[in-house]
Amino acid sequence: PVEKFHYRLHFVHSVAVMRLQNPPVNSLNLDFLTEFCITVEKLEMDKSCRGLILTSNQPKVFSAGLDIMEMYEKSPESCGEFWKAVQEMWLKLYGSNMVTIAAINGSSPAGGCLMSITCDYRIMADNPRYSIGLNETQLGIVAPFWFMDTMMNTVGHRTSEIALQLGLLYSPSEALKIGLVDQLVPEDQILTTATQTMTKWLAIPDHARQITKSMMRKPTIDKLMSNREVDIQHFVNFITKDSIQKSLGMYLAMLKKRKS
Ligand code: CO8
Repeated sequence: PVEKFHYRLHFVHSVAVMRLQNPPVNSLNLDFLTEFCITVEKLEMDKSCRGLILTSNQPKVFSAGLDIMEMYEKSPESCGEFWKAVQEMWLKLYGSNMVTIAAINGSSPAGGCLMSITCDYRIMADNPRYSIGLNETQLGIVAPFWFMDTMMNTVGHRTSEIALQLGLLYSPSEALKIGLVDQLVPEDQILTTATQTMTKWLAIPDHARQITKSMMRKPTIDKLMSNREVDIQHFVNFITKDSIQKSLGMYLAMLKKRKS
């Protein structure tokens, strides 16, 4: 097992199991994303590693999505650097040659949902207290086109229109119904199920599966690849607006208040 600051990594045969561990809620901050991308890149280059299972080592939460503190009252430079790291995470995962499976053992809003839908297959713990979805509009922010594209590639255009405009967070059974996740299992079976599913996917010859995956995802990936700088500028201009900062501030206050 490899113990890193933000995750634990262990290998079962040719499969890496990564347990995200950024307390309390696995929010995706710059440090986390940087470490995560370096690790995924290493796994990608390691010929003996053919599959990656992503899961959480934190109770109740898979990932709370992007760290709002990275977008709140930050300089345009920091926002730009942060956004580049978010793009990088998406590019690494969505374009991975490995079989990627999300074992979603907790809530997975916004960036957490994005991370899940970059994977080839999603298994979620059947706990009605958990939810998953792209809830950006509820924060007064707009999911960028590549979040939308990934969602549309997963659940189709019509369902995405509703999901994204309303910023819906779905319960596991609703998520299964719309195809946002592929399978529900009791929480204590999530890793064994992920491992069994992985075995099935790895039985397909790598080259044929990889080319197929790449053909299906390439247009979506190319769209961001050819627009990375513009997308960063767009994000920075948007997120640093007074009105957007105000929305984020209100959302943060709501998160704190909900707690007390
Ligand atoms: N970022 C920063 N801090 C967070 C986040 C987050 N995403 N989520 C939770 N926290 C903080 C809470 O404020 C709280 O802080 P404190 O202890 O100081 O009060 C602490 O983490 C623990 O949170 P909770 O007490 O709420 O923990 P629970 O276990 O009760 O709930 C949840 C866990 C369900 C994950 C809940 O915290 C939650 O709903 N969080 C918000 C999730 C969210 O809405 N994330 C959206 C982030 S935006 C994003 O990912 C995409 C943005 C795309 C940008 C496009 C712009 C152009």
